[in-house]
Amino acid sequence: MKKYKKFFMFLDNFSKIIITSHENPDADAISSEYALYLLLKKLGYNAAIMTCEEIPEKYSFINIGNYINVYSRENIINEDLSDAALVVLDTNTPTNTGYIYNLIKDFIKDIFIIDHHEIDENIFNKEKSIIDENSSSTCEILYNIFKYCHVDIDFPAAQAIYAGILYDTGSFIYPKTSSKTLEIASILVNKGVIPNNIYSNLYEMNSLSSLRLQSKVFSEIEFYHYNKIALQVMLKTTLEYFKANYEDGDNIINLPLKCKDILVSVFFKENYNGILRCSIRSKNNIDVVGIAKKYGGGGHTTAAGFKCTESLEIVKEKVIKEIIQLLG
Ligand SMILES: [Mn+2]
Repeated sequence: MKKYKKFFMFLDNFSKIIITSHENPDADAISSEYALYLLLKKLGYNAAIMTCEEIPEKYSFINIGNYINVYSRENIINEDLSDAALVVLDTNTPTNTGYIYNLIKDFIKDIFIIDHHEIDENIFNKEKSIIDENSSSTCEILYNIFKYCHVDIDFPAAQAIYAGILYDTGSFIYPKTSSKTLEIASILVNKGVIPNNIYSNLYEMNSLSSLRLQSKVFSEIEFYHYNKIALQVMLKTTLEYFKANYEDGDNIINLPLKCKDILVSVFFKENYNGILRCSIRSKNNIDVVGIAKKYGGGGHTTAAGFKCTESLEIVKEKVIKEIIQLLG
């Protein structure tokens, strides 16, 4: 496959490969970093995962062998990156990799992107990217790269890839879940992955603070436009009050869509640094990625988001208006 060949032709130009993914990493981001690292090691590349993002506790089971290193500012500056390339996973925007990007951007020689989010065709460098918008997850792309290389997927890689796919498909229900996705899952189970264990690790290990946080946010849900739009807000002060983690809010956005009236769910979430994000989810294939793009974000047709540059009150009003227009 030409698209995979160009990736390895790119890698062969450098003596060191740095792997990273997006800030606030989820299971697909962490697992794809981990799986790519294992693959490149097996192929004899000098690779390292570099991130400034702590791995959320519930994803630590993926990191068998502790190959995902969380770097401090000093450690990174001491690394020799004079002949290094950066591989960015699960986002098509290198600046979206968090603090790591600021630390290494002046040292690295080039960047390659592997991702499954929607992109603007005309702004993209096709030579230095593998973008598969139809792929359920970045981990599904990673599986295909393993196959392309004829490298056996051992248990740690299989478990990681399965976890990434499970997370990004909402446990095999989101629209990009294909027969190929399920076939890959089946192959991974044959390699020793236990579906119930992965589900339990991802979805049954939340803290009591997480439960309290969710119940608080959920209790303040607002409805708009004949109850077709649900809106929830998670503020920094609420996180602080419950001593909860930012990622404890991960699942909150999905809850309103369980109600048959709700077509679009909007979730504003503020992290401990006061950075506000807006996530939008929809059903019936209602296209919400256009709204996210308008505000400098992106994503998929039914799951998109952006970082807010204006106050909650202002963005909230604008976004609700946009969605009402969309729903007609
Ligand atoms: Mn993903």
